[in-house]
Amino acid sequence: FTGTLDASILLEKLEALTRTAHYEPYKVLVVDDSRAQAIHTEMLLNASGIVTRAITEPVRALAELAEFQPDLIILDMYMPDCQGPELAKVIRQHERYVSVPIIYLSAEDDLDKQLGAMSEAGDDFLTKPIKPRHLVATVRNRAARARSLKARMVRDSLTGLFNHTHTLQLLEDAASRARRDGKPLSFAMLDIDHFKRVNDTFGHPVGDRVIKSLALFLKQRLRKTDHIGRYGGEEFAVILPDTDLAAAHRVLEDIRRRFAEIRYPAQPIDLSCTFSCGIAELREDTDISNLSKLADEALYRAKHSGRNRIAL
Ligand code: GH3
Ligand code: MG
Ligand code: MG
Ligand code: MG
Repeated sequence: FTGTLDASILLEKLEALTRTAHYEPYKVLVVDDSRAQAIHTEMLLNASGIVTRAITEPVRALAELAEFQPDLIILDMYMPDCQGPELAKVIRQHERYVSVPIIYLSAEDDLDKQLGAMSEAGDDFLTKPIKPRHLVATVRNRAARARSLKARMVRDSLTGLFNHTHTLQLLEDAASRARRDGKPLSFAMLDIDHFKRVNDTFGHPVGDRVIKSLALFLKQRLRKTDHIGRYGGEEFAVILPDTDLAAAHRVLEDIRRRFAEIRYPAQPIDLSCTFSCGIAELREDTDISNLSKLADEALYRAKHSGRNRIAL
């Protein structure tokens, strides 16, 4: 489209778009030193449509968690290198795994020992032999709850975008992946221009509407593989995997231009808004933790050279 656009049409269209959530099967990581046990559990869960990965060495658990990102973990109690509860405690120390349920699956049937394990770390104890349907039902219920809690934990409630903390986690993951695969990665920070004036002139609810519409606009115009976060009040962050600086600039420049054309019906006059943007690309000599600082510095330059523009 060209020319001005009524924002309410945009909001309607895009809200419908975001309602179509897509189904992803649950993922479970099994850690058991007995290969036979591990494979048995893996096959049983896989047969029920739960994507399961089994490992026999507990030392690999953290790497596997980062790579596979399971919804739930099934742990053996007794293993030679590292006992189940020890591993559970290590996993719980990582902020990003605090909400992943850990279930012990073991032949240990002494209640004191079971409760002892759970008092260290871990959420439930299933005793073998267990009926397959019992195991599958437990895994499903726990994974479903964990997933819906996590979905709420990582998102911002006004816009449905990822929140600040999760955006930074996604950036770290995306940067490691880009490094490993030798692919480019860009990171953009956006900040709405003179937003205080918008609130002062039109009121907070109108301000909220602008924030929401920019969120939805970004969702619509960026790729499925890009991650969009609400970084702060009227600040947004975009992670663009597989995108170099020039390509990221093209995409965001197009978005900047079109966003500025949106007209918000308001009193006493219709309103339109602009944003400034800073983009940084991950380079060989960029420290991953420095990427957001580089984008922030670019954003500062965009603001100070007149706003409604992008700086690199
Ligand atoms: P600049 O062009 O320099 O970015 O100017 P600005 O006015 O946008 O500057 P600043 O970042 O200091 O102000 C942001 C304002 O956004 C301040 C705050 O009142 C407002 N704001 C933050 N979060 C929200 C929100 O959720 N809703 C609304 N309506 N306003 C918000
Ligand atoms: Mg064992
Ligand atoms: Mg700001
Ligand atoms: Mg601002």
